[in-house]
Amino acid sequence: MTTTITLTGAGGQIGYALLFRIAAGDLLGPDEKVRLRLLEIPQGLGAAEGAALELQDGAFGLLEHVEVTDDPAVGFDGCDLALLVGARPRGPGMERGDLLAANAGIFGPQGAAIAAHAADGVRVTVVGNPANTNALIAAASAGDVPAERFSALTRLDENRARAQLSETLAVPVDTVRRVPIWGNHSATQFPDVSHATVGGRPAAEALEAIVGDVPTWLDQTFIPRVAKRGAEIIRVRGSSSVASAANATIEHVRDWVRGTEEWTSAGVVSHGEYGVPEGLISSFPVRSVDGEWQIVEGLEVSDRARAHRRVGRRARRGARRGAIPRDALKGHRAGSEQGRMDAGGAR
Ligand code: NAX
Repeated sequence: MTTTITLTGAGGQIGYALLFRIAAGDLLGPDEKVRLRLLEIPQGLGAAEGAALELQDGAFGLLEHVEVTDDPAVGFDGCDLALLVGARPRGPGMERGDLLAANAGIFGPQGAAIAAHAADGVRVTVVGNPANTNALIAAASAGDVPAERFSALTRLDENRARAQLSETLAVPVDTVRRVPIWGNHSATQFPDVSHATVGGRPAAEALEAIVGDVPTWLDQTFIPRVAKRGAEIIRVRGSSSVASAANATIEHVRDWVRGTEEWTSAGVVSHGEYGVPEGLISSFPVRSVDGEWQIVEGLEVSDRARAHRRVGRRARRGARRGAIPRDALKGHRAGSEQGRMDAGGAR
């Protein structure tokens, strides 16, 4: 069987890092052939065409076909998996509302093109920032495609959180589990260690033995380090996260397609779980079961998480601008709340 994968922003940095891993079988395994559709804007076509030449030179046995286009109707034709990476970055002097409007102009038409041209079971992963809002806009524009088929990437934040715990506790990172991200891929996110396990045992005791005052360490060291890791990468590397973002995207989509036993994190549509307003796209602890994200329910939400969310809500109320343009959401109830939550866009 061949899977058709559409990648927007294919001429950009994350696109370049993603393409070769997909072609090598990292996304769908060593037996699944792939057909790639690289969707760019005219200015990005040269870079995407160059990447397509290199894909050819990679002589990847799993890669059946590559098409480069700036036409969404061609780009999403028959698409099984859409990776929406291309987005409008915040330019100098750009207000939050301008950023949201510019991205609504991208993700609205892409959602409509997905509804019109993609395969019936299409699954859409939004990476381009502000990811949760862009996912909501695309979903709201996608007609009959259920909102549950759209999700936003917060796996990079979860990976960053697990890696920080691993380093602090001096344990292998793959023994650190259950560190969900609540909220958005933005500075108001909440990486939650209250359910974390290390080698199957609660992480709390091990943490206390090493850091002493765990609440202070969480508030002053861990949470800011994870939430501001994107800025740290930019400062040290001189450019935003690329390979780690591509890796997280691969893991997110692979888990969605293949299923998970353990929890992970993804921005998915709320049906009111944990008090998140219905219709918002927010990051939750999730499992993938039969190809669908399911929010892990019934978790005790710690006082710290509750307090953090209150702070987030106050910050959001303080934001005077930032609602998603009304016409981008066709009367979607949760639209302006989503826009206020998400426009910060961590990287
Ligand atoms: P680049 O600027 O290198 O690439 C973006 C590409 O998208 C460009 O080639 C541009 O021509 C293309 N593009 C713009 N509008 C398009 C449209 N309408 N259709 C198709 N292509 C379009 O950015 P890159 O470093 O690759 O980052 C891509 C996005 O990922 C950004 O929005 C960035 O903020 C976001 N990120 C999200 C992360 C997450 O965890 N959710 C983490 C990493 C990353 O910062």
